[in-house]
Amino acid sequence: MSVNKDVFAPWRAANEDFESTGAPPPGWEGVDRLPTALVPTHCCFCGVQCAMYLKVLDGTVIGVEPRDYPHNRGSLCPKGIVAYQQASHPDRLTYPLIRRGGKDSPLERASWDEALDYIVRRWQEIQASHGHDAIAVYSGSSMTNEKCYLMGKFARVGLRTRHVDYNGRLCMSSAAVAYARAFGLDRCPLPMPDIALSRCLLIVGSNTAECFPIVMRWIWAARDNGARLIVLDPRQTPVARTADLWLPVRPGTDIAVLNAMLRQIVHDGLIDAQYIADRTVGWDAVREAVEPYTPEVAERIAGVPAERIIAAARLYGQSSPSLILHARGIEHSTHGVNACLACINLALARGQVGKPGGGTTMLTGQGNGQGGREVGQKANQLPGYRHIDVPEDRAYIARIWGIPVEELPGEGAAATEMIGLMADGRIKSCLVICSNLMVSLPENAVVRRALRNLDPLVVMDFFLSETAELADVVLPTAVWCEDEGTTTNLEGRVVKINRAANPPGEARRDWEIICDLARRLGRGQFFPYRSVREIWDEYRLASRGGVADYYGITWEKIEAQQGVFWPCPTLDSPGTPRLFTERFAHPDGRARFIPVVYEPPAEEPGGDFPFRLTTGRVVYHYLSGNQTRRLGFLNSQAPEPWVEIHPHAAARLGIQDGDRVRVRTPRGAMELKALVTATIRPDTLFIPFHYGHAQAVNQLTIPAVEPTVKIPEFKVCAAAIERLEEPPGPATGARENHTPTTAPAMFPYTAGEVHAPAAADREGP
Ligand SMILES: Nc1nc2c(c(=O)[nH]1)N[C@H]1C(S)=C(S)[C@@H](COP(=O)(O)OP(=O)(O)OC[C@H]3O[C@@H](n4cnc5c(=O)[nH]c(N)nc54)[C@H](O)[C@@H]3O)O[C@H]1N2
Ligand SMILES: Nc1nc2c(c(=O)[nH]1)N[C@H]1C(S)=C(S)[C@@H](COP(=O)(O)OP(=O)(O)OC[C@H]3O[C@@H](n4cnc5c(=O)[nH]c(N)nc54)[C@H](O)[C@@H]3O)O[C@H]1N2
Ligand code: SF4
Ligand SMILES: [Mo]
Repeated sequence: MSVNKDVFAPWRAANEDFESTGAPPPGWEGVDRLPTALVPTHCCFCGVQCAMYLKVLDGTVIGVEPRDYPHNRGSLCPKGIVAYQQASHPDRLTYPLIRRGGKDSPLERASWDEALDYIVRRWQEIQASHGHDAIAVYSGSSMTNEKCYLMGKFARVGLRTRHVDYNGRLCMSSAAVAYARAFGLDRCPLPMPDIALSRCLLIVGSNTAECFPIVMRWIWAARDNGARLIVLDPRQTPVARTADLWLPVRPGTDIAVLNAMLRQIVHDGLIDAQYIADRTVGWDAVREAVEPYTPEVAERIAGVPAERIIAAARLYGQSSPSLILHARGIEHSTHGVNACLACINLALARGQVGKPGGGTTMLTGQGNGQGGREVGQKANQLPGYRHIDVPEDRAYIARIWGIPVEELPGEGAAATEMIGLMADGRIKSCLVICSNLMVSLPENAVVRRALRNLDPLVVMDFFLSETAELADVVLPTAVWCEDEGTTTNLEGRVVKINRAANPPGEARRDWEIICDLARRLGRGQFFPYRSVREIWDEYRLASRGGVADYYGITWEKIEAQQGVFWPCPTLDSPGTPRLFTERFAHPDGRARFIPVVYEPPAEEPGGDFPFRLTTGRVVYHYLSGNQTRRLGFLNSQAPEPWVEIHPHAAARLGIQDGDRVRVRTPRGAMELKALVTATIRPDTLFIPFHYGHAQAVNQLTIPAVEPTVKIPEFKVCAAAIERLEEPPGPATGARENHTPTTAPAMFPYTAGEVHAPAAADREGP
């Protein structure tokens, strides 16, 4: 551990007194003291969950050091390095806030008793006249397993409502369903270091270098071993820049390309017939379903040159082991489940799933995105990945919770559906914990109206988010390093978060607040926890025998083994890093091939809206930005959103790099800066989503959802863009909207060009 002890050097130079007395200047007392503790823990941000130490001095977190762990090997990305600065941030909420005079009155300081009593009184009134389901719980996956578990239980046992769901619905619920359908189990099938074993990586819809910087070290390791790299993305992201092949797919059309690749593999005789016969069912239907997808058909739909699709099929089809990594680029879609199934079909046909370094995996996004979807905070789920409709599952959980099974509510509304129920008054109050709906849900003008309709809207957060600004009661909570618990990272590895400090002021830990609310609701006997470990031990029991069996995962085992992979059904089981090596999780042990066809996105460009708008992330910000927009270094790198546009399209519209432009969709408009870059398709615009109010791209996005899992189509809608003021000098004349539908003409690639970044290329601000 290294601490720069000479922190006074610049000051000393300017202040001779210090030299003579040796005393620190006023206000600087103690800054040269060494931390008194190094607390081992993990980052609070993305699904990688990098191991780190927090440096603590006199109860305050003052810094961070990387920690060696099998998956991050001592590395941290820019977000991980400053995450600790949230703890002592001046914007922390340190006491409850309440609106005493109705919706338009200010949020004022309240005592905990006043705030909690008010909430409980209102909830009791609402439930007495409108039934239990008039209240909803909307939670998030940045919380520990223990807290996520508690939210499902609090909704169903504390409030006795069926309406409980979470932000994972907006994230990758489509991938989760695809894996459950194809493999019988929804988890990344292999540990991260396995990526290095792969001979060919196919990245589908992931800006991996910006969103999973620490996964990249394993991708580089594979590349060092000679692995080929293929990327499907409408943008030439940093990882696409280094690929052997970049397939610049038109947003929302991946299924055409993936099916065409599979067809080509069939025609080239590259399928693994033995594996298909031994380990799968349903191949014939898939083989027939992909037959119409000739490379030319796929080119017409997806705008990727046919020869490039053939080249990708051959690169992928001739390598083994080969690994497909997919993320939100295909999952945030009205066809997201099918797009994931198209990836899975490819990998199964090549006999890859279950091989070390082979198969498919989703890159799970949120810190506890994996655990969060197993513990029962999802509308149709009970702990341990149990299903709320299955009688044995209901009976088991009712027994653990000590309630009659008839009292256990059924399936409630998905997060995206809750908005409609709030708008039409069927949901009258909502407890929001760990989510910032006003930034993260599509078409946020509608979301705003729905939230304004609630009385009360209760928000638990540690910073005043755009959603908390609309709340009737705001409850101040602890940040991650002020509490303990477990998370399950994107590999399926359960890790332990440790406490390094106490919450500031009157802020309290989430689980303590929830248990207090339960007590005030007269349901305290079901929430008797005195520690997080007691919640964990109850969850271990609740998950026992389920698909996601955590029974054998004790905190001590996590410590001793550097994380434990579920399923881990017994105390002496070491856990299961690699899945599907012998059999799949369906009762017959076989994987399912499921045929999928291409269907267009909900909204196609045309008329006044000639572009496809897609949205996503940048390396410096995390999700709704409520945390990272407050961290000086990160925010300084990306203080406002921008729209990426290709130079050809920009030239036609008289837009130059840095110009202020207006982007419109049928739902709204926003003004922002243009980033003219050759790294995006000429028919596509991209805006990062990490910003609030007038800077929120979710003013523009479409609320269309996938019909079965209700994940929104964040990755494509129709849009227009125009320059805000007339350009100086001679008019360009070419201001009409133009959609290049024949992309190949706009993509004059030759094979070699993919490696050579054009001089005009830019990756970000
Ligand atoms: N820095 C940072 N890292 C993060 C997060 C963050 O907010 N910031 N969030 C975390 C979370 S919760 C998540 S879910 C993950 C998300 O991780 P990713 O899915 O990698 O990130 P996104 O930016 O949402 O989208 C990925 C890519 O999809 C592309 N894309 C858009 N439309 C399409 C399409 O139709 N087809 C294909 N093939 N690609 C398309 C975009 O150009 C983008 O490059 O990141 C996690 N890590
Ligand atoms: N247009 C567009 N929209 C998108 C996406 C996109 O790509 N494009 N991506 C979607 C995806 S993948 C995701 S995951 C969602 C995420 O959307 P959100 O869940 O809304 O985003 P977060 O910023 O994680 O919100 C978490 C909030 O809870 C707070 N918080 C964090 N940890 C805790 C905790 O432990 N306890 C409590 N009480 N509060 C906590 C944070 O301060 C923050 O205000 O956004 C989705 N929205
Ligand atoms: S890669 Fe993810 S977990 Fe690791 S430091 Fe960065 S944000 Fe944190
Ligand atoms: Mo996500």
